[in-house]
This record gives sequence, C-alpha cells and structure tokens, in this order.
Amino acid sequence: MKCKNAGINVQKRGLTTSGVVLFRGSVQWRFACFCRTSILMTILLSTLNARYAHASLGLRYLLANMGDLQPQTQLQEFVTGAKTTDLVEKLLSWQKPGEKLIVGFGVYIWNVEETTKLVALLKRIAPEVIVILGGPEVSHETQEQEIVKLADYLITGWGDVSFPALCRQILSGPQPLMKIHAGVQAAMSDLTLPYDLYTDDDIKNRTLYVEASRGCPFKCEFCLSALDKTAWPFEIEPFLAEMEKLHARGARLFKFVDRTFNLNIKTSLKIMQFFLDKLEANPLDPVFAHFEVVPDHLPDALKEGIKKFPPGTLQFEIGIQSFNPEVQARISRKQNNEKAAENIRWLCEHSTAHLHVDLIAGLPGETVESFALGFNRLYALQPHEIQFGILKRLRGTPIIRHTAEYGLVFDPYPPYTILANKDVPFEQMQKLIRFARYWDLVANSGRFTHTLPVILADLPFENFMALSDWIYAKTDATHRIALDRLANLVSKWLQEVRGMSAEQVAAVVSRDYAGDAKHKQGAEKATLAAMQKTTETKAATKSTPQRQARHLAA
Ligand code: B12
Ligand code: SF4
Repeated sequence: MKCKNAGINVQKRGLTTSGVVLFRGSVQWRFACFCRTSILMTILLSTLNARYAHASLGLRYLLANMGDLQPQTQLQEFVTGAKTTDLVEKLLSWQKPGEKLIVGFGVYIWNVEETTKLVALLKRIAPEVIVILGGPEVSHETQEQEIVKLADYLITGWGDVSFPALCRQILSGPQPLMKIHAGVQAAMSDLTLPYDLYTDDDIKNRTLYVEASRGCPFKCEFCLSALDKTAWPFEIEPFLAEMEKLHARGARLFKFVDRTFNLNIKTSLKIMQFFLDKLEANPLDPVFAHFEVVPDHLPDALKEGIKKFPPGTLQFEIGIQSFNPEVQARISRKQNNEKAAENIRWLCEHSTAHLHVDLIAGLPGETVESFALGFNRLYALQPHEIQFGILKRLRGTPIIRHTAEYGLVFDPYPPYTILANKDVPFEQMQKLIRFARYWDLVANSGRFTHTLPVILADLPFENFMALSDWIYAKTDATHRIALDRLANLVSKWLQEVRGMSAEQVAAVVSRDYAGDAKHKQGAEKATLAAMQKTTETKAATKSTPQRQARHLAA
C-alpha cells in the first residue's frame, strides 16, 4: 500500500500493534505522511531463516521499534537454500526511482555464507543500495569477515534501538562516520514488544518464538550467551498481555528463546500459570510450550506447577553438555551433576513434560570413553531425546583459549564444527558425527521406541556406535535414508551382528514401524509383513509437534 503524499510504503495489517502500525486514512497515518514528506526511503529488514517454519523474532523486534520510520519499513524474510539471484530480484523490487533503499540483514551462523553471496550480488547490481548488517554472527571478529567488507554499516549486539537510529542518521544526517556501531542495549521496558507483528499466517504455520528475558548469567565457554554475563528480564505483566493476545488470535505453540527459563522462579511460575490457565479453560484446544531450563535448579514450587501439565503440552530443553566434572570446570560450566540427574529423573517419573537433553562431544579434555560414560549415564535417566551435539567454535566465544593445549581443530567454515582434538582424532570425530546423525534418525525421531532398547541393551553408547559404524559401512550415507530402508538396516543388523532370529526381530520392529511390505524378501519380508500401524497420535494433542507425539504414544 502506498501513501500518496510521500511515497511511503505501508503494509496493511488487520491488527493493532501497540500504536505503531498505521491504518490508511487514520489521523496517525496522515500525521506520519505529513512528517515524512521529505523522506524518500524504503527500509527492508531481511534474513534467511533456517526453514520457513522459523519466523525471525530478531527482525520483528527491529520492526516494532522503528518508531516513526515503521510505515516505510518492510519485513522480507527468505529461507536458506533459495537461489541468490531470485533473492536480489525480490529485494530490488522494493526500490523506487529517486528513493533510497536500505536493506538490513540479520546474519546468523546458518545463513552467513548465503547472505555473503547475497550482499555481494546485490552490491554488484545496485551499489547504491545501503546495506546494514546485524545479528550474532557479525557481532564478533568482525574485521576478518568478507560480508562485513561488502556492507556499508554494521551494528553489533542488540539492534532494537540502534538500527532505527542509524537509518535516521543516514536519512537526515549527520552522516554516520563510522562503519561499525556497537548496538545500544536499551532498558527492557523501553522496547516495544513485537508480537503483534506475527501475522495470522505466521500464527497458523510457523513456530512462534517469544522471549521473557534476554541473556544468561552463566559462562559456558562454547556458548555465545556466555558473553552476556547476566540476564535481563522483560516486565512480566506486559509480556503476558502479549501472550494473551497471541493466544486469542489462535496461537497454540509457544517456543521460549530465553536461555534459562528457570532462573527467576517467581517469573517462571507466573508464565507456567498463564499456560495452565489456558489449558484449564480450553482442554480441547490446548497450548504447547517449550522452555530451555538449567537442570540443577528445580525447586518444589516449580515441580508442583510442572506436574499439572497434561501430556503433550510441555517441553523442556535441558543442557547437560558434559557429565565430566573436569571438563565442566575447564569450560567454566557450573553444574551440580547429582542434582541435575536427580531432577531429570524426577521429571521423567513425575511429569509428562517432553525432555530434550543436550550433550556436546568434542569438548577440551573429553575423551570418547568419558563421553560414553556421560552418554550412558544420561540414557539411564530415560529422557525422551538426547541431542548429541558436536562442539562448534562460535565467533566470539572463549573456548578458543584451549586451542593450543587441547589441540582443538575447527572447520573454518560455518558452523565451525570441531574436526579433531588432542583426545579425539579426526577419524574418531567423524564416527561421533555419524553417531549423532543416526541417533537423530533412530532414537530421537521416536520411530523405533520399542526397537531402541533392544539395540542399546546394557551398553547404549557402545552398541549404538557399533550400529552406526555398520550402517555407514553398508550405505556410505548419513542423509537421505528413507524410513523403510532404515527399518530394514536396523533389522538386518539385529540379525547379522546381534544374532537375533528373523521372527524375534520382526516381533520387535513391527511394534514401531508399519512399512511397505511389498517387494521384500526373506527376513525383511517376515519383519515388514508383521508390521502394524504405529499409534502416534494416541496421547498427543493437536498442537503437539510430531516427534513428541510419537514419544508420547510409545
Ligand atoms: C531460534 C534459534 C535457532 C533456530 C533458527 C531460527 C531462524 N530464524 O531460522 C534453529 C533452531 C534452526 C537454530 C539452529 C542453530 N542455532 Co540457533 N538459536 C536460536 C535462538 C534460540 C533464538 C534466536 C532469537 O530469536 N533470539 C531473540 C532475538 C531478539 O535475538 P537475535 O536474534 O539475536 O536478534 C537481535 C540481535 O542479534 C540483532 N539483530 C538481529 N538481526 C539483525 C539485523 C540487523 C540489520 C541489525 C542491525 C541487528 C540485528 O538485533 C536483535 C534484537 O536485539 C538463539 C539463542 C537466543 N536466545 O537468541 C540461538 C542462536 C542464534 N543459535 C546459535 C547456534 C550456534 C545454532 C546452531 C549452530 C546450534 C547447533 N549446535 O546446531 C544451529 C545452526 C545450525 C546450522 N544450520 O548452521 C547461536 C548463534 C550463533 C551465531 N553466530 O549465529 C545462538 C545465539 C545460541 C547461542 N547462545 O549460542 N537456532
Ligand atoms: S550454555 Fe546455557 S547456561 Fe551456559 S552460557 Fe549458554 S545459555 Fe547460559
């Protein structure tokens, strides 16, 4: 939509947005048009999300805080994997003759390579377009980055107030002298919350990221949040009022990006109560909430709240990372392992929360043997998923201080995964990386819930590593393995390596997987013919994500 007076682009929204989105013809609209008659500029906020389902919360914050520049600011989200020339064309379609075009790119580890290409092409075709960068990937080690060289400006850290300020400067002067600007961290109460900017389409089809706090007080050296040194909470009442509006508009899946949800228990309880009230009022149309929690801090009051959530409505992402006290100390991770294990066990036994627990392989001083001990200890606690991560060297993180002593060798290209260290040579690291991939396919997918315990028996890490090595030897692949083929591979391994009979295998595997039994021979036929449909949706609600639903049904 276009404001005739000033050539201002305004996207029509059927929502109110804390008084910042203007409706055509309204008093505010005419005032904005009057004020900006001399301004001929379109501002685009763009990023490449990891998938369409991930809506960018960062860009929505920037848009919400544009103030009087908001009417001429647009969101232009893309998804990684798209053709760069198509993206350039899309961006340039916003350019109007005689107007300035500013494009602000959100740069993250998952999109930096493609965004670098995009900026390079954009600048070749239209060098007059002003490019401003921001986001965690370009907030550290900036001098050496190709994308920074290509751009006009860079704002490091928070962009909420500094991006509109820089745009205003570019527009009305004094012209910014510096290329790199340190983002100003405004008081949380000064930030306009962005949740009205989730469109009805976003609510229907995408993950709604929300944050009740920013930052983290802990200092784990592999993590970018370690640099924050503290956490800053948003005022809880206005935040919950925004959640209320989202819920009223039909939002049912809320993913909190707070680094540690259970830091301030009073606030955590209020947030939980919000969801419990919704669940009580709408049992047939339930909400699903996801939180990241630290495992060794679960006071009774919180446990009481957690217990009240019905199946399929609550998920926790829990960072264990390592159970090895020496490694923990080396990377400045403070964690009471006994308390953490006790709490995970409690959650498994007394709540229906879906538990997704993170471990990291490749940390300095962690051998394969000590990692295996930690893995087996965690598996014994029976969380629904173990996220087997491989150490990455994120720009700006202090983990590199161990490089020389522990022989850390990282891939120079994103996501900067560790390739080898003093204790885990390259070939061994490759095996761990494949383990992680197959673990995701077989265990975390929830596709083999009955077969998995048979595979793992009393030595989960060692047995799964054997399966992983065997699958790789047979397939030479870690991706594009169809479920049907995977079920056959698992069945064959149980027979050939573990010596089970075709009938025994069929009896186990068929409880998990109903495949296409056609064209199968011998033992595979016996396995597949006996398969029945899984009952994935038995205990799940309609807002429960698929994997969680499968774990619930098991
Ligand atoms: C959601 C999320 C994802 C989603 C993707 C979301 C998407 N849009 O596609 C998924 C789950 C796919 C994901 C994956 C990964 N992620 Co992630 N993820 C996050 C998370 C939890 C939330 C991001 C968010 O919305 N934050 C809230 C907003 C308000 O903050 P923000 O995005 O940083 O935006 C602010 C500033 O950065 C800045 N800004 C942002 N854009 C712009 C643009 C301009 C022009 C300007 C000026 C400023 C600016 O201003 C914003 C407001 O202040 C963050 C942790 C966190 N809480 O931030 C990690 C985080 C971004 N992820 C991280 C990592 C390491 C990963 C993984 C590598 C993890 C892994 N081990 O596999 C993978 C990537 C895999 C790959 N393919 O490479 C790191 C970032 C590393 C980096 N340099 O980018 C973070 C910070 C976690 C951490 N503490 O270490 N992730
Ligand atoms: S790993 Fe978790 S606890 Fe540690 S600094 Fe990062 S966000 Fe904080």
